[in-house]
Amino acid sequence: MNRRDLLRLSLVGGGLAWTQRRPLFANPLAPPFDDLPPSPATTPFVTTLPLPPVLTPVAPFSAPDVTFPPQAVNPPTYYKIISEERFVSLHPELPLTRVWGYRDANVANWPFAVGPTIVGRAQHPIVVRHENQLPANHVGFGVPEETVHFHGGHVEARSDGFPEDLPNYDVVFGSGQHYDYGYALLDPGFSHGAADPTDRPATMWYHDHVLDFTAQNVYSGLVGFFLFEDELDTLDETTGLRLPSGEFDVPLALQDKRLDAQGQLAYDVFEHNGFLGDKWLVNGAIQPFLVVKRRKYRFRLLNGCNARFLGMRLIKQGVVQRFDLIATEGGLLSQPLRNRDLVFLSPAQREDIVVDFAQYPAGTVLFLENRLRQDDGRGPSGTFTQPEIQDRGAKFLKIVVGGDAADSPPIPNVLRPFAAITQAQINGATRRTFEFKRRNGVWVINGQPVDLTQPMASVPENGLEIWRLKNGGGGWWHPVHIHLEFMHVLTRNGQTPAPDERDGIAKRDVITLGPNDEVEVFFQFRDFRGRWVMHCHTLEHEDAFMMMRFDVV
Ligand SMILES: [Cu+2]
Repeated sequence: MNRRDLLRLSLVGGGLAWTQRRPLFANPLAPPFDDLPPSPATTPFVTTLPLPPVLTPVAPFSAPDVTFPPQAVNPPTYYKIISEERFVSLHPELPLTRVWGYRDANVANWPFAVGPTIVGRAQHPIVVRHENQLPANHVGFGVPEETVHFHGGHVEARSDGFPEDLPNYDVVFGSGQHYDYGYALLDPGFSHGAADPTDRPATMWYHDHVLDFTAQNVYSGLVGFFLFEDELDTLDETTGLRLPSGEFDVPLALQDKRLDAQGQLAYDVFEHNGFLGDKWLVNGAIQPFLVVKRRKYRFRLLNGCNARFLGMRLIKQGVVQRFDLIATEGGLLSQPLRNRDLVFLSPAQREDIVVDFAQYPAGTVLFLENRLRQDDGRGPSGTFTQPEIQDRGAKFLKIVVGGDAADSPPIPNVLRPFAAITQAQINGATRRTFEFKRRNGVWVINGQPVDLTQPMASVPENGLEIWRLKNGGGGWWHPVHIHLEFMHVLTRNGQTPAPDERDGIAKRDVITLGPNDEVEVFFQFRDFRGRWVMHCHTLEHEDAFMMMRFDVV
């Protein structure tokens, strides 16, 4: 009996079979999540926001399994990341917490829970060697096996982080092993002479994706940012669109965790509906603070939670503040969406906002708060178009306005325009429907629990595709992630989508299916043939089988 069969048995039979194979709990009779004691209290806003450094190159090494397309003419830069068990401070009042995390191989001691930030530049290939130094004989949740997904990347299939080994396809690497990933960072469409520089990402991330155990491994800490730059979206503020850059460009990984009395990560492996924490972490610290200068900042918000949806508001003395939205998962918007007051993020989604702190006097205090109501793994209260936003919320980050600083210019009215899908493309597209649903206590797509040994769909390379993603009901929410290409969102429930997901303005790599939602998305799977996955990014749903393989052929 393999691990998959055991998991299936555990879901059907109440979970006992699974624990016979792996001691996932210190005590297999531990009470369910709802009976877990709350996390220990901590004083908010006593520690500064951690900013994990950018990954640094290493000397070139031989990576014989990595192949770059002939269009990749620039020499690759080489990097090395080690995954390890380490003890980090989530909060100064707690003992050190054991996490699993990535670190830069050039840095011996990595005090952060979150891994190094990878910065990639358009047309400049990189090779990343991931070395698994996780403890082989690990006790507790998580498995010391890895496959690293480059979330938002457009890369060869073997470097995408496919979740499972298949015959002659060894992509999962265990403790003591390593795996080399090649990211060409070419513009999508390059192999058809139609490289599209408007189809570039901005804020991405990388995380573990091993079959059945993604939720546990990501929750353990196997997460890092991957930022993308080019001549428009620069990281130096003096060229291109001159967006806030350097110290004024701040990635914020938002996560919820649950801690036991000893300050260690608590998790319920039987909570297949979606695990929620009661501690609010930014970049691996519980409720940190950030002192800002009186000028514009770019915040790159990532929902790094397993199952919690976020409705983030910026609050000053109880009053909702405004900011500009400039990017989603699919990179810079065609135009900024100004005067927004809410960042709605389903698990794995990203939005970049620009806040102008010049409008506030020094000493002003603001809070980044989650105002979205969500009581369980089913999803938030309300609907996608009308979520229940509360008058009070969970404060993730305190922001204190400090002194003056030279500012970057105003955010231009045009960012990265791209052509919307035409009626002719829509008419010529192949249509497929995928229904996301709960059945017999597990999560299925078109009635099927995950089976990565065969594709549910085979998609011709470069063909026009419209996928209708349908929520099968029951009040559950499913943030659907599709690998390899960004989605052009055509309709939501038959209507034109809101601007932050509308084709022609934004692109997405996670689309939210609220209760009974139906969304039509357009794709062209260019450049890379091979095996890919689509899955729910509520990680407990994904691990309880809401995933399918599609092949580009
Ligand atoms: Cu789901």
